[in-house]
This record gives sequence, structure tokens and C-alpha cells, in this order.
Amino acid sequence: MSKTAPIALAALAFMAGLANPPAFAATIIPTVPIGNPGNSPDTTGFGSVAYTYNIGATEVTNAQYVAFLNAVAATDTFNLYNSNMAGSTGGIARSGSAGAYTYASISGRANNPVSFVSFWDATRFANWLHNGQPTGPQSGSTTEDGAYTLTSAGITANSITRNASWQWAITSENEWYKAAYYQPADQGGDSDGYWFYPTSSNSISPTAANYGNVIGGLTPVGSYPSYFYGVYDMAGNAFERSDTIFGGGRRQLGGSWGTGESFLQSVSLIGGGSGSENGTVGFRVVQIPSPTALSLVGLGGMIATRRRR
Ligand SMILES: [Ca+2]
Ligand SMILES: [Ca+2]
Ligand SMILES: [Ca+2]
Repeated sequence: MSKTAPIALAALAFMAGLANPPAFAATIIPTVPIGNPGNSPDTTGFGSVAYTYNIGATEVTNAQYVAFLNAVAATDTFNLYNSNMAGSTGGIARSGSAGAYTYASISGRANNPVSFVSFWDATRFANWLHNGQPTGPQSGSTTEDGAYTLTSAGITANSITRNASWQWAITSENEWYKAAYYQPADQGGDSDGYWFYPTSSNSISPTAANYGNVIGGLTPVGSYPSYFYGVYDMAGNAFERSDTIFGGGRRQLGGSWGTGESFLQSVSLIGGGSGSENGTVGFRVVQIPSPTALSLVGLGGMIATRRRR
């Protein structure tokens, strides 16, 4: 038994490598696993998630959004690009003319959170990840269907929610809240299992996060320490859209570089218009651990069984 486990692990690592061959130029979204499924909610009523999921380690960056634009926005049918992205607080420049647009990160800002994106731009980015990062015009197989089925009526009504078959999506309010504030008391967390700030603490200072207009703008993701689950930048930097409907828009979490600390607190409860686009609001994605990974675990088990004979 003791000899088979490392063999199975090595086989798993090998096959995992084959599943993601380095020659395939897919955009890598670093994620961290959020376990403890079925945790209790906070006193605010938020933070309970019944399933295990992976959450983006950081906000989606300009570099990641550039890869998306170059894949699906040679013709930008649904305005995934906003000309303010090329301004002093943005991070992406566009070249060429409609039908042959290309995009590039602005020097020094590739790893800043993408901003000037609406909730609908974010759903299209999530659909693109869900669909395997295809290249082609904005359509059902690239941006308009997948985790979210986008229709003009649904957009107008702000009624579109995540499909049950989602693989990648924009974080929900509870997925975001749990990753930000939850830490079981018996694993070093607060006595009630929830911190007041995402920084694994009940108080905060500008050494822990980009907020309060101390820096005066967005910072590259990961510039401040990570939290309990290994996640970065949930406190400040860019505000983050969720896909949870809130009034006429969606819940918006974590505060930004320009807001006071009250916006970083677990009791902060605000939203933003789904169609709004400004320089302080970005988003973060979540992923359901893939069936491929599960089947690889099954294969690893088979190999271990065979070698044991
Ligand atoms: Ca847009
Ligand atoms: Ca607490
Ligand atoms: Ca943030």
C-alpha cells in the first residue's frame, strides 16, 4: 500500500499535465479551493455555501481580459471594450478597425484588476471560460450562452441568473462572502467563524489592503497579504460584482481603493447597476471542480489497484 500511493500520485500529476499541455495558449485563471461545504451563515445571513468550489485568487486582471478581447472582439458586437480602458485609470488599449481590432495591456497595468466592465461584460467573460476559451465572433458558442443565457429581454429586465450546468461563473454573493470572511473557529478563526474584514481580522489598516484613497488608484493584484483560504484583494483594490440580483442591479462587494473601511466590512450591503461601467469596479470568477479532475482521480485509483496485485 505505502508504495502504490506515490505511483498513483505521479500518474495523476502526469495526466493532469496532459490535460493542460503547455503548448495550448489558454488563459490561466489562478484559483484556490474553498472547502468546508455546508458551513453555517454569518449573523448577517450570508456566507453559507453547500458545495466545494474554486474561486479566483484575485480579481480578473487586464491581461486576462485582453486575452478574452483578442479571442472574441475583433468585431466588438456587444461593447466588451470601453474606450475609458485606455485612459489614465484603465489598463487596455485597442488598435485597428472594426473587424480587425486587437488589444494589449497598457505597460505597468497588465496585472491591475480590469475595470470599466459592466455585469454583462463579466457574464460574457465567464461564458467564454465556461466554453473553453474559444476564438470567434461574439455568439452563443463563445460569449452569449454557457454559464449565463444572455437575451436582450433578460438583460433589460436584469433577470438573468446562472445556469445549473455552469463550470465557470461570476462569484455569487455567498461564494464571495464565504471566501472573504469565513474561517472555522477550530481552524484559528474568530469565535463565531466569521471575521469582520476579509483580511482574517476584526480590524484593518492600510498595510493590509488598498483602500481609503491611500494609494490613489488600483494596484497590481496580489500586492497585499492573502487571507485564510489563500485569496487576495477581496478587501479593497477594485469593488467586485457578484451575480446575485440586488434591487435593479447586482450585489457589489469588498470596497475599492477609494472607499473608506466601512465598505470592506461584512455588514456592508450595497449594489451597483448591471449596465454601469466605471474605473473602480471589477469582478472575480468561480469554478466548479471539473468532471475531468474527478475522472482523473478515478483513473489514479485504478492504477493504484492494478499495481497492488
Ligand atoms: Ca462593456
Ligand atoms: Ca465575528
Ligand atoms: Ca477587491
